[in-house]
Amino acid sequence: MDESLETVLVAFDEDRGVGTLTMHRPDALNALNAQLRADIVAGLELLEERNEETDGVALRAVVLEGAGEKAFCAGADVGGFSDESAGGSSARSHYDVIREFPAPVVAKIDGYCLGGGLETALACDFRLASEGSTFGFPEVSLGILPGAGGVQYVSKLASPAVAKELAMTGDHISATRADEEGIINHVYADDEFDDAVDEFVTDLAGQAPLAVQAIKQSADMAVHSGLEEGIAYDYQLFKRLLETEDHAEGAAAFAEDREPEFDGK
Ligand code: CO8
Repeated sequence: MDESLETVLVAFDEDRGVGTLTMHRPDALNALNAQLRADIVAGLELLEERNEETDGVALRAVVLEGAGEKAFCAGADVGGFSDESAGGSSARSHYDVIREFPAPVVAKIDGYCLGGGLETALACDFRLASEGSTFGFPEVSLGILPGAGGVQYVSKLASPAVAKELAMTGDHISATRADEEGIINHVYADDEFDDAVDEFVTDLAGQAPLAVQAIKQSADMAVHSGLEEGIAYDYQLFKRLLETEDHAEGAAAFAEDREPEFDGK
């Protein structure tokens, strides 16, 4: 399956169950306008339809990347900047759709990752970056703040001091610093980047998909709840997973000393 929306390319690798969305406005460094935001949502919906063709889980992981050599995404489109183009419309924003998407979404960051582009990456489950990538919140230079939770995320992942530094100065930081601060998961040498991301995603896509979905919900819960409430929630997820065929398969594979084959049932 290879489909082109106006500003997003959609691909699906059936063997691995991996979908790829490529934000495709390279001349504007993949800046988010209303069309691109809508196409990210539409692309995710197209990928999710793959699950309708199987009684298990066909879509195991999604990679979100930017087209061109320079940027993952340079933030909201400054040319047509408005509440609507940045994500403040009444429609469900692409940030929410990524956050709530059942399969894990991996931001593959190669180049500038700024403003709403960084917030898009922060809404993803994983952020993998090439060494030459840079991160920042330039909003303050436009007299605004990151409006899709950027300061909140960075305060939790790194610290309030790092969030304030990024958002109040508008300075860019390197991928190495972003990694040290816990804002991204991994940084890779530029010439190893594609292979390293491929390996990470293939491994992720091979895990038991219902367990992966439940872990995504659990981690989300951890951000919103107190420890006791979170543990009670996890126990409910755990009991549900005990009933799945994937659990039986994982246990059988362990006993038989072989690799498990998970169907998402
Ligand atoms: N919007 C529109 N066009 C852009 C953007 C952008 N954000 N960024 C770059 N471009 C365009 C440039 O205008 C240029 O176009 P052209 O070739 O037609 O002149 C092309 O991309 C290449 O850019 P540069 O020539 O500037 O490339 P450089 O390598 O010299 O610089 C930078 C790269 C540093 C990334 C620079 O382009 C830049 O600073 N861009 C603007 C970054 C920015 O301010 N982003 C917006 C932040 S605000 C935001 O994201 C708000 C989110 C709020 C969410 C709220 C939800 C409710």
